[in-house]
This record gives sequence, structure tokens and C-alpha cells, in this order.
Amino acid sequence: MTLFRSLATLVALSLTLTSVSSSDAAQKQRHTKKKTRAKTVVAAPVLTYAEHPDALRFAAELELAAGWEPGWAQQWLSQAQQLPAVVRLVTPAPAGTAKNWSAYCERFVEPKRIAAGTRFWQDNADTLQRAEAIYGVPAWLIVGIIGVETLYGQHTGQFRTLDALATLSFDFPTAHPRAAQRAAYFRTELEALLRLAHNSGIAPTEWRGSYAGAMGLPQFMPSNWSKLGVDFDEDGRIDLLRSPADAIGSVANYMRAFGWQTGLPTHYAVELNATDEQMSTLLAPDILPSFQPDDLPKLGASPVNMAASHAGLLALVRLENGDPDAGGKPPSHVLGTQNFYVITRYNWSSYYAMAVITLGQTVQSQLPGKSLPSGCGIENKL
Ligand SMILES: [Ca+2]
Repeated sequence: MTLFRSLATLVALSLTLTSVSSSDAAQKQRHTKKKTRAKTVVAAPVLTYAEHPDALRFAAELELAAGWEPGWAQQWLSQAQQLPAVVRLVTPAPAGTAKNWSAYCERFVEPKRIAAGTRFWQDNADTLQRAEAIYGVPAWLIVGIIGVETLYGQHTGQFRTLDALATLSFDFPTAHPRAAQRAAYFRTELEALLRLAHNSGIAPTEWRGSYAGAMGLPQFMPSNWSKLGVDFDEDGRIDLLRSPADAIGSVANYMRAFGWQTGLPTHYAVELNATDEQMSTLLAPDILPSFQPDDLPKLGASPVNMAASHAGLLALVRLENGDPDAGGKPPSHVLGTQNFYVITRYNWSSYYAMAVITLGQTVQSQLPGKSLPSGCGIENKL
């Protein structure tokens, strides 16, 4: 990790704290005349980017490119704090941990989130219908995404986005295999945040979100906020933190922008009878749809219940269920369509996409008059 050069706003600070002083505790102390003991706590130094050479250069270049008053970006970046927790959170986990679809899915498709999703759907039924009509993106998909991302706005993240993005831009952990590219990506997001703040008049220090800089009910990165965000309640501004309507319209717009095809299913069940060699061929393109449906049976993968009219390429998607050698189950497979792939443009993971689909459709199955497959099982519901 690149160590910080700029010195702290606060250097090791000594604080003298007295013990708890609730009224009950205070009274007891008076009665017993017991002496309060002092504790000394040493706070960790807070490091800012006020004197970080890369940050200063970044700010100066941005001010010039954007035509801002000199010093504007620098002034805000000087207040950005390095967050060690963010560095820890983006450091890759040790290799060798088997993924587990059932465990992943059950974190999201559970009673509390399904109930919150049902309320969200009912509270926003008209808006969801309007988004479906305008963008051709089904309500269940929007409800699935906002539910998996933030539990319908309950967990939008408490990190100051300016701090998170400055840390990821200038102190991305070098242990990451693509550290340079990731740091470059986060600099474009830091720039987008500063542009959002400059344009909206909301100070850069006011924005909050995840450790990776994602904000609001749909967890949009700053660049997507300006490129794909929609003022769907037409109040004159895009507010993805407080306006469910803006969040709904923005998620639908995002999906359409990445190629969502109205009416196309996300995936089909598959009957597998492939040799090891065929399996390697089938899995090589990962989740990118690459196979003509007619060619799949020749590779030992036959679609089940696929519409005869289905047009478009398919991908064999594998979801691990733990390590079969350590008590896990064999992997699950589906054939993903272009629409499955589109969901992974929101978050690059087939586990994520399948959890979004499962949550959205399970919530839909709770609504009056709807009966859809629900639950985390894959093979038995298609
Ligand atoms: Ca709005």
C-alpha cells in the first residue's frame, strides 16, 4: 500500500474520559462517594489528502479541465480522509474459499427482505408500472435490485463518499491483482463525485454511501448518477437517496441502456450430459452469451422448456454450492440469456444476478393474484 505522506490533521490525540455518567450511575457515585477513575484513550491519527502529491495534481488538472475556480477541488480533497477500513474491504480474500449459491441466496431471499420488498412494491406500484411502460423493464427486476442493494433504502452506507473514493484513488491496496486499473477507475469516480457536487451545490463532504463509493437506494456510482440517473418524480433534481421514484426510474434506465430486451426471459433450465471437454468449452465464455441454442445439445447441454421462438445466444452459468469434497453440494447450472448478462452489468457476478431475479420474483409472488416460482432452489423451479 502506498503510504501516506501528508501529515495528519490530528496527530495522536490524548483524550481523558470519565466513566459513564448516566443519572443512575451518577447518583450511585454520590451515595458511595466512590472516586471516578480516569481512562486515557489514544486516538489513531486522521490522515488527509491535503498534501498528497497525486491528489494535488489530480485536483489541479480537474479544475483546469472543468473550468472551475482554481483551488476548488483542492480545497475539498484536502478534507478527504484516508479510511483504513476501505483499504481492508477491497483487499481480496484469500483464494480457495468455495462459493456457495444457496448460502448467498438465503442472505437476500429471506422473510424480512421479502416483506420489505412487498411493502416497497405496494407503496410504489404506480411508479413501477410507469417505469415498466417507459423503459420496458419489469417491476420485479427493479424491486429485486433495490432489495439486494440496500434492503429498500435501509442500508445505503455511512461512509463519506469523498473519503472512500479518495482512499481508493490514491491508496488502493497493491496486493490486488489489478490495483493500477482499479485506482484509475476510482479516480474517474472521484472526478464524477466532484462534478456532481459542483453542479448540484451540495458539498462533496455531504455525500454518503458504501465503502466503494456507491450511493443511494440503487447504489449508483457517481458517474452513473449523472449518466443514467433519472428525475422520475420530476421535482427538478435527481435524488437517489431520498426519492424511491428517482431510484426506480434510474434502475430501469440503467437496464435499458445496457440492452435489456422486453419479454426475453433471463435464463432457462438445462439438462447436462456433457463430457469434461465439452464442459470446458461450455464454461469458457463464462457468462457472456456465446452459443446458438441449436448448438448446445451437441455439446451435451439441452435447454429445458425453452420457447421455440427463442432467438439469441446463451451462456452456461455455473453456480457453486460449496466444495463438494468438503460437504458441499454439486454446482447448479442454468442457461443465461442476454438479459441475464445485462443484470450482471449492474454488478459483475452471476450470483448477484440470480439473487436479484430470485428476490424480485419471490416478492412478486407475494402480491395478490400472482403465482410465480420463489425460493433459492434452481433446478426444481424452472
Ligand atoms: Ca427527483
